[in-house]
Amino acid sequence: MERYGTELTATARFEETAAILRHALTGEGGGYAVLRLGNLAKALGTGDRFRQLATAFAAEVAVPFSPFPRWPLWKDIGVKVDKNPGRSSLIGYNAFHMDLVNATRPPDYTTLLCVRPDPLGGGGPSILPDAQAAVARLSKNSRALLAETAYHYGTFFDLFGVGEEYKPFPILDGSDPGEGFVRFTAKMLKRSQLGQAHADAARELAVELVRGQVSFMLQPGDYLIVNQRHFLHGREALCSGQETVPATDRRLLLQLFLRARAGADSAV
Ligand SMILES: O=C(O)CCC(=O)C(=O)O
Ligand SMILES: [Fe+2]
Repeated sequence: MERYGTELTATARFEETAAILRHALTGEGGGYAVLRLGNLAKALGTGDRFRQLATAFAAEVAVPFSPFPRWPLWKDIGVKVDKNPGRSSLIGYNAFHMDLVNATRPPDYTTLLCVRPDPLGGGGPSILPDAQAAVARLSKNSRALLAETAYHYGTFFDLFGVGEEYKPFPILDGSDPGEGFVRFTAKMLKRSQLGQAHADAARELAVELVRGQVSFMLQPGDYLIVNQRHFLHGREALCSGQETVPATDRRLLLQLFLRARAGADSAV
């Protein structure tokens, strides 16, 4: 990180960009940012050199780490056409979620670097619901249900640096509104068995999340950084006909997780 830092501080407007980025991610009303590195991707290609620059920007926000010991720091999110729907590497709607939702210490930030958008054009815009704003619009009664440890989702296997498996978990931490995580994944509504009242409260939250979501298409070289305490993320379906596109030309994102530095104000 020191090496990256030294290299970048010599770069024009680096300090200014890093400060704007930190403010966009942790300042009042903030919570996500897209750093547009397309010109750098054009100049450098999207190999190691480019990834190192993206890592250096990420390191200005928080500490890059990999929760998956068996994967490289930057994990490929490609497109597979032949598996069960709903998984992030697949072509259907990837419902909005928090990454590592069932860990006691989910990554503070999740980041996605766009190497190639869907070549079929117009497919797979990113969706970002403002989780804190959605929770603020709920009734007290629903918030109380969401704060109960009554939710569960997914499996927990071979993970590093994200704490223990959290099962069951509360969607809302007991902490003050605007702090803590909103441990939610819309996938839970379909795939997890939940009690009636808890499921209803979760559905109510899902409606508010959709109401407040922003949506945009990542362009080549765009680097999306999401503060997981504030925003959830997902993406719309890709264009149909992916099987006609060679695997090496399909949409490709790279994913990297960040841990806030001790004492950093990661809450918004
Ligand atoms: O494909 C995308 O845009 C999002 C992928 C994602 O959210 C994930 O893999 O966790
Ligand atoms: Fe995700």
